[in-house]
Amino acid sequence: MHDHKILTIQDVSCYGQCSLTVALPILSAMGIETAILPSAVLSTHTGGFTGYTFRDLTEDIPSIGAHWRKEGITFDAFYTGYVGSKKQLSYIRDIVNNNAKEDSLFVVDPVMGDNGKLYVGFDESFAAEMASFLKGADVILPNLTEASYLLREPYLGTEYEKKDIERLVRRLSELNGGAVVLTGVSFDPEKLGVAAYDKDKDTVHYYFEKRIQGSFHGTGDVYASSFVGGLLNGLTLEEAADLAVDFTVKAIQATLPDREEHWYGVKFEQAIPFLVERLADR
Ligand code: PXL
Repeated sequence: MHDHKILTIQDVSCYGQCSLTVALPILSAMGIETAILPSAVLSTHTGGFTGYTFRDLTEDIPSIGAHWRKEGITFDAFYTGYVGSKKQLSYIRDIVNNNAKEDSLFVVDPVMGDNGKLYVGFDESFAAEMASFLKGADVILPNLTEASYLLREPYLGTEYEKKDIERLVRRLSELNGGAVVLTGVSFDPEKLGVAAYDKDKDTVHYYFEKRIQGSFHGTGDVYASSFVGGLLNGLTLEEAADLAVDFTVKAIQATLPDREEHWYGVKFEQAIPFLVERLADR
């Protein structure tokens, strides 16, 4: 295994299996030393619970970064997910600039929405700020909803063709200047997967699995965390994109017998042995 140190920046949803409570165990299981910077602390995520608490940690971020600089703490990789405010984006940018090594990896999951709609608390001005924040990221991982808000173009919905997706990933890659993994892509109602665009090679790689009907909260975070972990374990963009699809599907499958009760997240913990075995097999 490669010996890497990552900083992941996203919220702590204390209950609900998303963001940091997903990223930290997955990255750790993949052998990566994982430092965290919570962007906010919520009692639960915002996807279906009501009355949750929300402690914004924006003003803690600069002093955490300053302390790390003083200590000479640097990271091989940065992975950002749910960010609670526009101001945080500029503070996070400072940390990425100041605490990177020469060739640190920078991955952004521009978490903002799903199924054509923004999550509670986000608006178009946040999306515009996020579009600028992406500049310089090695890989970005939007879903189709986030892609439409980032590019200020209509949501593709479910009826689209390969040429639409290939135009979208090329336009998205102009925002970061690097690779794009577009999630939630489907050309056949029975199948769901991703399109991975390598800007250097100008190639689009697709990977699909059998679609499991319904929508499952937190799967974007399960996907992004295992994708980043794959890259840090030396997988190519395409291999990491495929592994993360397989792991996400396993996590969903583990949830199915109990999906009514367990509506708020997926049982990714039960799929961790699969992930570790897949890495060991390489
Ligand atoms: O999984 C994305 C996510 C992360 N964090 C919080 C959320 C959501 C999606 O709803 O509410 C707080």
